[in-house]
Amino acid sequence: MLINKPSDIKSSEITPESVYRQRRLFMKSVAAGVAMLASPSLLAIPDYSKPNDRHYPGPDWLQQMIRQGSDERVFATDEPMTPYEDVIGHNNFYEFGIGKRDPLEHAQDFRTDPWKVEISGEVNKPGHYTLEDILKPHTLEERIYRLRCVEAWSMVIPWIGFSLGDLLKRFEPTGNARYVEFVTLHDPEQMPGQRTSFSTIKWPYVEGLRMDEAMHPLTIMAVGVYGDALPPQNGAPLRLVVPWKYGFKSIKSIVAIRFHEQMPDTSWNLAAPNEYGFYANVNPQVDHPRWSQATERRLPSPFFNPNRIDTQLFNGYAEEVASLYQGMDLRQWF
Ligand SMILES: Nc1nc2c(c(=O)[nH]1)N[C@H]1C(S)=C(S)[C@@H](COP(=O)(O)O)O[C@H]1N2
Ligand SMILES: [Mo]
Repeated sequence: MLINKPSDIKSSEITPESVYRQRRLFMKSVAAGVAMLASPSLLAIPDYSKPNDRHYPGPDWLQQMIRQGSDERVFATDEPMTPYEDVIGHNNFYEFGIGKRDPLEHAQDFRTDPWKVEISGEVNKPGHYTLEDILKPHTLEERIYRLRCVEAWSMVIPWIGFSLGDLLKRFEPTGNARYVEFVTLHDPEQMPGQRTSFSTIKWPYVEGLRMDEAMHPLTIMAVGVYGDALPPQNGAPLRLVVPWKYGFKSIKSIVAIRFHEQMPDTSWNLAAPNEYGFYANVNPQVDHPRWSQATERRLPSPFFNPNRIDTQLFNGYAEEVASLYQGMDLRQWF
């Protein structure tokens, strides 16, 4: 973007936070508008209003990074964004309970600072990295993506994050790295869901991607949502977002990234192999054994007005990602 960069940003130092926030969002919309004229494939600007009653600033340095992030918004949908209340109040995060409101109610005291991530396996630069080490070389940007849960509800979410591929390259994967595995924190003291003996998930929660999926430009590491740091219920301080796959692939509160030659285990595949495959690509033609995947309830979805819409192949991102699966039988590799 050619317009509105450094001189405007300085105003954040003298402008109250709320005014500044609106100002920055406005500037980003302008930037996107300019891009739209240049490229007809870019989408219209969805509205963005977030109540300020809840605030998740994160550590000072992260707040700073969010403010200094790119002014360009990346739109991967033109649908209206899901209200903030639903994005932070209707979550799956089994470590904090299996109910959709459990994460909001039970994750607020979750400690996400300081935070470390272990990098291991088929890489030249393994090690323990602080969250700051992980984030500092990257420029944060806002990406507006659909999220389609396997349970057939969906949202449109303005994430703040950066390219996962750019991050992974820094650790120099070896030629043997064909898959990448992600691991969530295991801390039963803080995570009540990990203390129950009848859990469907074997802890810690693990997920995986094929290397080309991980390197795809749509795949991001998210550190924020709706202009703020991530709330704990959304996977603070670091969570994956893979918009063409069911939500369960987007693992939260990541403490380890491991590079492998062989396909790693994933939590939901271990729990119910006939229901959840490794790929988990959104596919309206391949039903879950217990329910249809042809439609979804776009939140908010009140009982008498469920707001049901058709689910799209690869969650609407087929043009970008279908080539990754050329020649594969998507019924077999679900
Ligand atoms: N560690 C962990 N990550 C997780 C889950 C979980 O239970 N534990 N749930 C997944 C599921 S099923 C979904 S739909 C998304 C929900 O993300 P959101 O709460 O930010 O919408 O998180 C995914 N990541
Ligand atoms: Mo999900």
